[in-house]
Amino acid sequence: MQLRQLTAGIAALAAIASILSANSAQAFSFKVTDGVANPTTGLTNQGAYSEFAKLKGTTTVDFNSGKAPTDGFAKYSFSNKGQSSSVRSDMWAPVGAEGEKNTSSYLAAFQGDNVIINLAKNLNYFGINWGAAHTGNTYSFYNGDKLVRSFNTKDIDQAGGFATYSALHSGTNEAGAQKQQNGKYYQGNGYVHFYADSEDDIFNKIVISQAGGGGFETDNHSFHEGSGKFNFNTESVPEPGVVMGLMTVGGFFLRQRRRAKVA
Ligand SMILES: [Ca+2]
Ligand SMILES: [Ca+2]
Repeated sequence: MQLRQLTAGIAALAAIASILSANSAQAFSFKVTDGVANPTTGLTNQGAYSEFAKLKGTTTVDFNSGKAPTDGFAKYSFSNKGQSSSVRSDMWAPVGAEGEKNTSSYLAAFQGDNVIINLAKNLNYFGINWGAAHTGNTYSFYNGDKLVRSFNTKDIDQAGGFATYSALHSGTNEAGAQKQQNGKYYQGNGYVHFYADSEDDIFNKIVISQAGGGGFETDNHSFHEGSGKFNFNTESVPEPGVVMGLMTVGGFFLRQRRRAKVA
């Protein structure tokens, strides 16, 4: 076998491995972006909104009424009756898509008072404006009582960090913060998109919790209904699954063999 063909064969095997891993159970992804201004009003002082806020099947909760909804599509409740966690408006609100100060109401969660969001339908996407990040900010996605996947601040750091480290949110040296040239630590802000890679990863309950000190500040939650893979790069246009993927790779090998025969 020619070296070029061998290399192509290895690349094809790597493609199979990546297709299989992307489709195995418990595959659940996230991406960090800047987000966008309020997609309805264009206002930039209300934090960052999801790029998918206008996608069909998406519901967005912005807390601008000063309350978390307790009925409708997304029902919010507090594990300790909202004794410490609440909707509020102060300097710790997640900043906007271009780092603008957010003067609107947002949701803050603290240790011992988890925020539970029960959804009326299955979801394959949940996006949040995550702000003033602290170690121990945690999201847990459930399908009924079954935990699908948890994420915390370290996961964001390890994947490349937040979109913005804001001078509006000075902090300490911990997960979610970055040291600046002035020697201070600024806390991470950004729009974080969590989504299912397969039908095994859909969810209908989200728990927002804080382990340890500091608060967990979020705004502009977007929920997308779906019972299969959420295609982040193509705005939910269905893609062929693993079977089609393997057929394509198989076809590739066949073409390589034919080419070798001709040669
Ligand atoms: Ca808000
Ligand atoms: Ca915080």
